[in-house]
Amino acid sequence: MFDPPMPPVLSISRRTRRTPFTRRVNQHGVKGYTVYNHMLLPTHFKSPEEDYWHLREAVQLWDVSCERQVQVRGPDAARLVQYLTPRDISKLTVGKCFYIPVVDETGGMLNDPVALMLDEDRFWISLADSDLLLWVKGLAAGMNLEVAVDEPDVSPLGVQGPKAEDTVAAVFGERVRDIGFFRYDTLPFNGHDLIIARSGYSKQGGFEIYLDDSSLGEALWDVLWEAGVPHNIQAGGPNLIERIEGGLLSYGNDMTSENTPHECGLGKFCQTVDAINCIGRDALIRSIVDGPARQIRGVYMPGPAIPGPIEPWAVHAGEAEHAGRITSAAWSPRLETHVCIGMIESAYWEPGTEVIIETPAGPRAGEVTMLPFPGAAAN
Ligand code: THG
Repeated sequence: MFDPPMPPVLSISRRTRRTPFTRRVNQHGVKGYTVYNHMLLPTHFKSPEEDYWHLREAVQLWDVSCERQVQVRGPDAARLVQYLTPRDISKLTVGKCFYIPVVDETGGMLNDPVALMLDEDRFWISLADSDLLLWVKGLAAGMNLEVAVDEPDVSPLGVQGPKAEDTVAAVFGERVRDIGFFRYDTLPFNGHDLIIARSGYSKQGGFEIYLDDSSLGEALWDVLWEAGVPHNIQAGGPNLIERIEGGLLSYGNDMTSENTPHECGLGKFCQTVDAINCIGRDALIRSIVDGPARQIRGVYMPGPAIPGPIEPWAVHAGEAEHAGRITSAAWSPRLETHVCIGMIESAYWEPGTEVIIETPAGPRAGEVTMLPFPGAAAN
């Protein structure tokens, strides 16, 4: 019922862009790709379960080139970046990264990127999967701002896992150990300066190296691989099980433009009521007065393992009441239950609330909990 006779193939063309690391990824036997920002993103190499255990124990090299950058440069750069987000950008300084909810005029989420301030008048916005470049260019043009907005040749390479620091330090030197969480440093590689941040889409710790010259991709991959051999390095990618346990949200799956940052549990990254000139400010202030009607939660779902949703699974609480929707789910081999992420209506969002989940395998019992799941970051 859940296994098609032959899994479909992903037909790759010029539109599904390759990356500076794609040849290496293929040589390491990638088993699954998804498309993210019109670019290939490896999903697993051995199996999601084996990759999960390995990520928690060792170090992995991740081709996350699909985290494309929107570069904003010019005298009005800071003003434009602030107009995108309810997070207070005046607190972002050179050397820091900020996780920023980006909203439209209704307060709906358009993306949840990481912003880097490279200079007073130059920013990178490291995108989740939506065509934000067009929105930012449109705002810049419509507001007559003195900025240039483009997508530079920048491809992040992730080094994730408990042995990431030793691996990156072996290549770039001991200075990487001093990089704080969501900070970056600029360090030379083959006479070329690279931005290296302590960040990444996992809770196991690690770095993201912003390669800004595609021609150096395989050399960078190879030298990191070599340094990681003593630590049992493998190729990997954002891991579905690990990121659900860690409560890391996936734009387009766990949230869309239908959701406010507050519904997404991203209220702590918003200073909406301060004097912030963000396009969604008035709408968000109205939504704060009412309070969110639903919010992101974790949900435990025991029972035989089934694949996670492609379309959301309805959540009920007895009768036919609408209690929410499950948007991501995976079997956790560590917690020995499915771990799920969903939008849960306010009447049901207290931890411990028992719900029923309409899966393709029939109704299953679930229990609401807070994110992250226990032990997500422990090692
Ligand atoms: N790194 C970079 N770009 C990215 C991602 C990334 N673009 C796409 C996607 N990931 C954007 N989404 C997220 C989601 C969560 C986090 C980062 C990017 C994240 N969150 C921390 C957490 O939830 O623990 C909190 C961050 C903080 O405290 O400021 O790391 O991964 N370059």
